[in-house]
Amino acid sequence: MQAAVGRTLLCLVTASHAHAQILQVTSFTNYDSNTTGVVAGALYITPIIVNGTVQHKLTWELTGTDDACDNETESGNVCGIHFHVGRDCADEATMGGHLHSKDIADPWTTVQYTSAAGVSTEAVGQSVETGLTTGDLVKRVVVVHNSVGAGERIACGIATVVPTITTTVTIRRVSAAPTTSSLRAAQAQLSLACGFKHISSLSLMLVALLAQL
Ligand SMILES: [Cu+2]
Repeated sequence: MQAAVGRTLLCLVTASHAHAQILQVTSFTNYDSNTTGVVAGALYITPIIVNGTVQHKLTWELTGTDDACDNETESGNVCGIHFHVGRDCADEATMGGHLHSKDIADPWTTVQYTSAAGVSTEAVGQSVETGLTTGDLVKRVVVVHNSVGAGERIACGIATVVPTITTTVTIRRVSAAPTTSSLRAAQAQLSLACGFKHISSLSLMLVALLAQL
């Protein structure tokens, strides 16, 4: 797929999103204990390697969260977001306790959110080492706690694999040779075109470059 218009290059960019398995929670069941709003939004779980060990990085954009979660000094389950062992959000019994390898202590109490005006955003990500693989987390429940008491469970959702998307878009460039910045721009445009939340795992392949002949 090639075309030349003046110095414009027409590039065919292929995005592969299958490199790393990313999980998402995009639907939440809410409980009566949530007096601050209705938890909605999205949470993503991305596997990362730290010193040769798999960790999972949680990022999210949630609404309906507890504004009393305003710092990171809360302890235990208060203001926490955790994987629990269950596969069903029906009630506390089906959610079960925290999900982690039996070989390590509960790592989940370090993951806590802050909230203002009913919104909690964690763009950088909070990483947790569970001793488990990403596959072990699939279809498990993720529980959002509030600030009340020991941290009531206010919402729950099921973690599912982000669908693999392969797509192609055409991107016009005006410089003669690809540069780092033009590739970044192409990646951003591709991300926008495809609606990707995560672009770090995108592999860009320029399969056609044509300058004016
Ligand atoms: Cu929990």
